[in-house]
Amino acid sequence: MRIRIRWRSPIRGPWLTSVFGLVLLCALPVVIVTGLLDWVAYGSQPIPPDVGFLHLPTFDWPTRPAWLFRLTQGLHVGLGIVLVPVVLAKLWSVIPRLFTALPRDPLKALERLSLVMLVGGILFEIVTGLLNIQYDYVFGFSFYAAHYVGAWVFIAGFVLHVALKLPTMVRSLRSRSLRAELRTPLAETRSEPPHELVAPDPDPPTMSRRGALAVVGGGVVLLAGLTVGQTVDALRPTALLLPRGRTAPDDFPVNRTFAASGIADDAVGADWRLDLGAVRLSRAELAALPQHTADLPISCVEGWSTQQRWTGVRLRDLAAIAGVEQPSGAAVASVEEGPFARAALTRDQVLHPDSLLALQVNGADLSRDHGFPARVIVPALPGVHCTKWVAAIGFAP
Ligand SMILES: Nc1nc2c(c(=O)[nH]1)N[C@H]1C(S)=C(S)[C@@H](COP(=O)(O)O)O[C@H]1N2
Ligand SMILES: [Mo]
Repeated sequence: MRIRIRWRSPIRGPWLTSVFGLVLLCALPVVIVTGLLDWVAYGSQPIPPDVGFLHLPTFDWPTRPAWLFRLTQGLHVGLGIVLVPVVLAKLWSVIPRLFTALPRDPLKALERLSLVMLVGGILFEIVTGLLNIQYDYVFGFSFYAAHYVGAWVFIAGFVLHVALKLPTMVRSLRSRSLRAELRTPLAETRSEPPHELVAPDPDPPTMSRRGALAVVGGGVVLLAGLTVGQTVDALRPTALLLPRGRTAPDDFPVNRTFAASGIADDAVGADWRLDLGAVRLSRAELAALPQHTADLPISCVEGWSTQQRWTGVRLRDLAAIAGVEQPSGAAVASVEEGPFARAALTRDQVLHPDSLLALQVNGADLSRDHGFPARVIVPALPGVHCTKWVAAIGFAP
């Protein structure tokens, strides 16, 4: 038995596809560029994953402006989320093409290959990205490496697809007027002229083109509304998709709680010392050093960010105490073991006057969940490298 699927929606056609395509053509480059920047920002970790020839020429991530990573990460994750309805609508609009035979013409076959990379790539990026921001590491591979390699597959498909389809898109957009379309009710909705995307024997319309645009646009607005609170502190209670607590502004999300860290109580008790190599300092000794206060964001690579007021000892003062006057960088170790046990800081990240080993946040001692006895906070540094429960800092001469 042969099953024939017939695609009969009368609004499917090159114009509608091109409208969704235009939105994605404008927005996806922002997602791509900010994503690659995030890779660079995040890449200062001690052991970068091996991605072979795909490694970007990297550079030291700046410390100014302090909100830089907050911006790139927020745009990447935020736009990535709100574009999902547009991506799905675009896929829906071209779905008949996925069921046609492989073309003989080499150029057409190349286009089909680009579609596999494009569609496979974007679905892979959406799924791994969404799982990652829900902290759901179900896949048995490194998210960081996989999302990055997936991105290049998608980028290659995207560039090829745009190069091959741009003229068609422009032509299709010109074939109808958006204004006229927005005034056309359901009763007057007709198919586009014959085309491989247009159903030859359409059903009567159940939705106008403006209705379809409104549904997709409504989805975008809804997701944006559920997402802005991940970045805008005052709106945090509205961030219903945020998996790490929505308590604002009195407290801010906790990536990993003290309980989840598995650290023993006495490891951060009265016997705790900060190990600077040459010197070991108790918390009282740290608190007796000159303190500095700075308003700095924590921007988690998983999508949320928040600005708080941090007080503690400048990292460059600690370097001087450790006897390293001109530090070229620092290796930070946590009391905790596991993936967050270590972070590497560049020279600029150590020397910035707002780079702190924080003892307090918002005028009170750090809670255990936020890294008591002491934690790192550095301008524009991805949250993941702002090590909590610091045990040792090794300043490199
Ligand atoms: N030791 C340790 N430090 C850590 C983490 C951790 O799990 N363990 N999480 C990191 C991540 S991913 C982020 S976003 C920030 C979050 O800090 P917060 O929990 O105080 O908000 O801490 C970072 N420092
Ligand atoms: Mo994070």
